Amino acid sequence: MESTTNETLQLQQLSFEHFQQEVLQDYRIACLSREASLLGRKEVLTGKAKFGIFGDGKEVPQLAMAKFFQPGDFYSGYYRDQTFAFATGVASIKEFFAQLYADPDTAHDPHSAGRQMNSHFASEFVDANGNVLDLVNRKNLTSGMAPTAAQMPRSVGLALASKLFRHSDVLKQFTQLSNKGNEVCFATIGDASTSEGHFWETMNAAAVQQIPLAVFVWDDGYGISVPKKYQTTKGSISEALKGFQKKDGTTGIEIYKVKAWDYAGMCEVFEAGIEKIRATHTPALFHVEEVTQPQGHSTSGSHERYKTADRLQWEREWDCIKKMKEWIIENNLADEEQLSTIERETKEFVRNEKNEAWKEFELPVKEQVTEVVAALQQAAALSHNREEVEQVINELNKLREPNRRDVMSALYKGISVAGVSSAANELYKKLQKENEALFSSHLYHEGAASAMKVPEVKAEYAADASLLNGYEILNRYFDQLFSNNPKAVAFGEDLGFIGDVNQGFAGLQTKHGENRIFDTGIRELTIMGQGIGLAMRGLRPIAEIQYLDYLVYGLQPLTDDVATLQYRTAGRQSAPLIVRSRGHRLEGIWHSGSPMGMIINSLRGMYVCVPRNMVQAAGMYNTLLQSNEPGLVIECLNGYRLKEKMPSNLSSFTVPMGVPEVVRQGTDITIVSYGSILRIIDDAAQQLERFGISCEIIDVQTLLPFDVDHVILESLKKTNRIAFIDEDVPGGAAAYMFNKVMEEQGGYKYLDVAPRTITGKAHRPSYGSDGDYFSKPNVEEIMTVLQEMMRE
Ligand SMILES: Cc1ncc(C[n+]2csc(CCOP(=O)(O)OP(=O)(O)O)c2C)c(N)n1
Ligand SMILES: [Mg+2]
Repeated sequence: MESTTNETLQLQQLSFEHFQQEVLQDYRIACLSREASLLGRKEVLTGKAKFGIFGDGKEVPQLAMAKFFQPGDFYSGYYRDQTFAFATGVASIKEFFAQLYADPDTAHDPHSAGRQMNSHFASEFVDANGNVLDLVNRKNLTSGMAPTAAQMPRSVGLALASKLFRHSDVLKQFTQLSNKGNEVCFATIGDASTSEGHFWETMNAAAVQQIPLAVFVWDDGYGISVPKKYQTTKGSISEALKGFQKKDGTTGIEIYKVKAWDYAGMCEVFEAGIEKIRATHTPALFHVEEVTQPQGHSTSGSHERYKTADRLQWEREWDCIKKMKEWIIENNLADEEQLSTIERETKEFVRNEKNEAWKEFELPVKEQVTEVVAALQQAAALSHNREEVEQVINELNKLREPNRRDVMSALYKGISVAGVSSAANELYKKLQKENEALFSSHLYHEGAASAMKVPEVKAEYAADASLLNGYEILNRYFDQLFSNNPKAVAFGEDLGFIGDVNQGFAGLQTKHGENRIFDTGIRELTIMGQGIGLAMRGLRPIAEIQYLDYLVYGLQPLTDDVATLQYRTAGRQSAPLIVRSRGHRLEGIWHSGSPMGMIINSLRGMYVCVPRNMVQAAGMYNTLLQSNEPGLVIECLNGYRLKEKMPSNLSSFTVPMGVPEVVRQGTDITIVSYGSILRIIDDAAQQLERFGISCEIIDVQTLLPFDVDHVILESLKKTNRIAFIDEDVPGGAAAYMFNKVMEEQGGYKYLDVAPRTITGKAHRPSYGSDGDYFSKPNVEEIMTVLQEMMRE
């Protein structure tokens, strides 16, 4: 009996010590993080860094949150979360400063290679060849973004993936991606940013779908200077969301309120709350109130301008670290002296790490300076303008904190004034190349999983190949895809039950299951976000935008998140989402759009495919699915009922990216175009044949990338006349193609007559047959312009 009591006492002692150690470790991280904020601000104010935004005042809630963030979980948050990144071990203090200095070396800032402003952390999701890592064993922090609430849409997909992994039989085999769907997505957001539609659409999508999403609101009462009363109904996001509260037998969310300075209280609530989410997949909102912001919003301003003296005083008194310290002492977990030691040690540690980060940042630039000075000294010795070159050298040497751009400017200037060809020229080229790699790599994937490296497999046709409607080709294609690829999921408005508005998925939900092919609400923004999150978790989502005109609702996450993801993480993360839509040549302001200029200019970093028919579309889906890259495929709205020959290798042939196809041979004029309008151009070309004008029609197939092998130039060399035709506005994608061929391919050298663009009108297309005829290029207009070109 006695020994059992002793053992119990020993166990209690052990667990007390363990608890005590954990609390003190948390206190240590809180102090480290605060010091990083304080020194970070100084680095900006003294000019070593350009901008800083810090997590001071939010340390303790993030420590409490991090306690329940397990390997396999996902985080999608914003710029305040440095403490969370430190607590999870995903970021170090030194990396924090490297990012603040914009250090482009991935060894120093692995999160963003100096490309992001500070406090945008990212863990590694894929290897250099695009293989998804064992995410189930990692703490997964998705790369942050600056636009407020931009982290929300993708959190829907990150959480939804757990639901699919838990319920979809075909996904059970992927144990490196999920442990039976137990992973929770932790999203964080500022109180003011909950005003964004992104927040509301996300909450609704999560509540309707019942997915394991934990949303933490850091409520510090302000969005820069604008207080809550102008941001949120009733001045409280948890009050405003009350109608979302889940009840027995309903969908909905759980809502919790906690205080940011109450370490123990938060730990208790977060532990139980997260546990429940993990078990039930019911999403939850954790409204963290009474958060402070000791240094104000960012280094760009001072909060004394908009906070009252009372508020500032309250913030000082209720500082979460101060309160945590009081709690530790009250509960006899440590005394004042022990805590002061921690504070002193952490201060010193942060200072040293900061200094190290600066040294590492400076070193390669200083080496460049040495190299440049030596090369310019050599050039000076050979030059008539020796003194001027030496002056350039002196100016460069004088800079205390030179940047790479100072080095390049000095070198360029030195070379120009020296006026001699020397080693300096070679050095300039070498450094240019180095800088190009540092600042412009990874817009697209650079490893083995690049869509550009997918081998071309031509479509094959049996002698008796059947002729099917376009939509039937796609329907068979998707059926085969879902039979062959367990990671494929497809969703969108009307895509599940009825199999999309044009029947591409007709009957496939019944066959392949509701966890793989399903309907969504009308919410393009979070349909895209859902796709992004699923793609980041290793699945292969096809997310549908019902009509191309409605892409605009979902464009923000594509342009800000998908298109920049590989670039902003230097290849650490990618979201190989396929967006499927249908567009071009129908009628009416919102059902005929072809805003390709807008699309290609906002989606650099994605592939943009414009197939002329459904067979080509299938080949493009195949190519994209063999890569780990994201793409948008725009099917021709008026092509679903046109007959096409069915290839025998439908699920394996590929259409290469960036390779145009000559769809009509000719000798007089090269016509460059894509999509539905090719049929109109072909009609014009047939009629022109009778007038003795021979047109060569080229389908570019993909706008991003564009004609990588300069097929169009070869045609132009033969015809010496060229017209670019599409349905976009003047100056849109036709102007883009014009620029590519004229400037990039050097097409201007082969022109006999002025090149032309023939485009839609500047206004949206009018409704009805006449509306279409007079709004978009028509056969007669095309013939007129081409005949004019022949007469010139
Ligand atoms: C879409 C967008 N609009 C405006 C901004 C500029 N901005 C940056 S932070 C911010 C306030 C955000 O406040 P809150 O969500 O409460 O977060 P806090 O900074 O207070 O933690 C604003 C307006 C932005 N980054 N993105
Ligand atoms: Mg705020």
